[in-house]
Amino acid sequence: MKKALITGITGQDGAYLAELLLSKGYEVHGIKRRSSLFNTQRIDNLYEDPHDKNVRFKLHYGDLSDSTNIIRIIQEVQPDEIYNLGAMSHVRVSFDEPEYTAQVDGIGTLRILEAVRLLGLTEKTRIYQASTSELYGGVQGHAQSETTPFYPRSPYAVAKLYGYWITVNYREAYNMYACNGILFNHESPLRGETFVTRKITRAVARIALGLQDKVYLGNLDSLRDWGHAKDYVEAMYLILQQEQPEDFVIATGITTSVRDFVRMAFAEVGVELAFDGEGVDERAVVVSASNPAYPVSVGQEVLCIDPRYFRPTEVDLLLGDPTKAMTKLGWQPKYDLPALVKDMVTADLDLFTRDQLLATNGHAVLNYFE
Ligand code: NDP
Ligand code: GDR
Repeated sequence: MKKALITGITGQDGAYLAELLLSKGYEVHGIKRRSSLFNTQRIDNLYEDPHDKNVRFKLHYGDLSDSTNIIRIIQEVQPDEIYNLGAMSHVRVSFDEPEYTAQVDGIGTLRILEAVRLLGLTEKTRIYQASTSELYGGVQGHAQSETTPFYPRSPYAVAKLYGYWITVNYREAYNMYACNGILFNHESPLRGETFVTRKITRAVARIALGLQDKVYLGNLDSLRDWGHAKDYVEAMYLILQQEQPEDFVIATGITTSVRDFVRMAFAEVGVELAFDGEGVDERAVVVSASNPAYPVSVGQEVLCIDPRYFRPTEVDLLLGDPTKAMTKLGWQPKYDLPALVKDMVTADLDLFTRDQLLATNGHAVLNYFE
């Protein structure tokens, strides 16, 4: 039985990847940070009682900022594959926590690679590094591929640039099977609530259910190449199954503005929007609401701009060229953007129908504007 070790197992990708690897017969080990709450909501469906026999899903406390526990866990597990997904993954927040981001996203990658080397596992253990389209940052004007040069535009992207190159360097210096997946934005119902897509789909559900009036966003002009996380974890797995270690871009090849994502998400609940105003004065109002299940008023202002969501340096456009992954890995995404939007809005409607029930029964409802 193959053993995989996943850092960032409690995150969006960690949860889908763990599920995929379990379905393929792997024993899956995950590194979980100690927190004051359980923080395992995304993987509770996979939990197995450690007292049972033949348990194939195991969690270990650890942190990418601590080499000692990384070495200990890798020594204990002796994994065939490591997927390094753990990161401070929010671009905007990385401007507020630049040093921590460098420690975890940059040096954290080195800690994994060096642990494998020190433990003499270079022949046995394959390593996947969660690299990102944010590496391209300021490279604009054409589709970005494995050969496009990098120009990071945030502390997050700069930290990930170190992670990218140290992975390449360990591959070349020590002949390790270590690969970068350069993944473009991927989303799902498990996406963190402060990333823009999930923030939008949550707001759409809550506005449709009468739990919230409007949502505040930042830059509506930025363009992103959005795919579904379920498709992207398949690519991670495939990248580690090749004969030779190589780096791959994973993307859909289609880019869409944040504004159009908003339009598509509201359309899922029968609401058509009109945008007016410019810059910080831009807003969206309802021009029609066709679904009687979601009685949103015509004329209601549902979106305003809050400049605190702007970034000191923005990445205007991301558009990936996934040709290499499609030809060499045989990777093909199953979800397009409309299917992704539908999946996310449907899941958030289910989630917040429960809140609506609480509200109509007189219980307090939390406000989610972040
Ligand atoms: P999430 O933010 O959902 O998950 C990040 C995971 O990393 C969480 O499990 C988090 O733990 C963990 N983590 C954070 N800090 C540490 C630390 N110091 N030590 C150990 N673990 C830590 O991210 P995604 O699942 O969306 O992304 C997975 C990876 O892929 C990340 O590295 C991200 O940067 C990268 N990436 C993501 C893309 C996307 O569009 N989703 C695109 C390209 C790359 P906790 O739950 O405790 O916070
Ligand atoms: P990104 O994702 O920065 O691309 O990083 P995010 O969803 O945060 O932003 C996408 C774009 O939307 C604009 N935006 C807003 N963003 C947020 N979070 N909140 C808002 O209110 C808002 N309004 C507009 C942003 O300015 C940006 O242009 C994600 C992360 O998963 C990274 O870890 C990963 O590496 C990259 O995708 C690829």
